[in-house]
Amino acid sequence: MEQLYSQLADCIEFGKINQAAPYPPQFKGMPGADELTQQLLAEGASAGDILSKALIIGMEKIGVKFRENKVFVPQVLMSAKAMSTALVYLKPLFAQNGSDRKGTFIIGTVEGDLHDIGKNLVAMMVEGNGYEVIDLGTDVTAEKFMAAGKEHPDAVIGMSALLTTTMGNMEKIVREIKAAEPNRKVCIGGAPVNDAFAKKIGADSYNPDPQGVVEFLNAMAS
Ligand code: B1M
Repeated sequence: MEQLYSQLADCIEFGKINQAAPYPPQFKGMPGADELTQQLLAEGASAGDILSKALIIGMEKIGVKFRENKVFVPQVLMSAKAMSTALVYLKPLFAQNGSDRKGTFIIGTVEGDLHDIGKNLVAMMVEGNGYEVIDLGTDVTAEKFMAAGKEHPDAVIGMSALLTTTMGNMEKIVREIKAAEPNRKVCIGGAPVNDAFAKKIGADSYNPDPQGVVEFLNAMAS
């Protein structure tokens, strides 16, 4: 069984979706995330173990490589795709036992901003690291974030902005959330924002990359 976990972690790290997938070339003809996840479940592995012993390990490795500029967006998207493939089999099992999840993360790109590639990467990486993710999409208003927050009282809220012009909306949204719920944890990210901006607007954390968000959430959950 340990060998299968390790093989599945490699599939996530290198973006091997299924046996038929031609990418990555060095894994050609080998089983991918799809087959290995099914095999592990058939052999009695729990969804939680598959997540923690394989999927999270693989996603952590690709997350760190991405941070260090050793891989780029396409590789991360392939890893995320491999992970989503595995999660298709695990999601129904998590739905039966919510306690397998480490917590809930609400994410959206702020009002006025339609960029979602980075936000999607963060969402996938967080999901792959064991959290339930509520993805509100793009152009998300304070009202939408707060409505989702009401439904998930313990969730951390994450916001992405890619435009200098929508940084003002991010500030407005964070201030509205904090005025209504001072204890709600809010983290921000996106190319034009930084730590100083996060402090200025009252966000709890700025993270430059998806792995940073995962580490922040892990720290909050522990
Ligand atoms: Co737009 N765009 N765009 N664009 N676009 C930028 C951002 C821009 C820098 C290009 C430029 O001028 N050089 C510029 C912004 C300038 C500025 O404000 N300083 C710009 C502009 C001006 C615009 C429009 C206004 C153009 C126009 O219409 N005149 C317009 C705005 C539309 C709108 O949002 N209302 C616009 C539109 C678009 C497209 C629709 C064509 C498309 C978006 C498609 C999509 O997202 N589905 C697009 C794209 C693709 C880009 C560039 C080329 C790439 C952005 C991207 O996806 N990067 C971008 C230029 C560039 O960055 N080279 C540009 C890859 C992605 C993985 O990185 O999103 O930074 P990023 O996410 C990173 C981190 O920032 C971080 O993690 C990710 C992975 O490391 N991160 C978080 C992101 N969110 C996080 C949240 C966190 C933590 C980390 O915690 C919650």
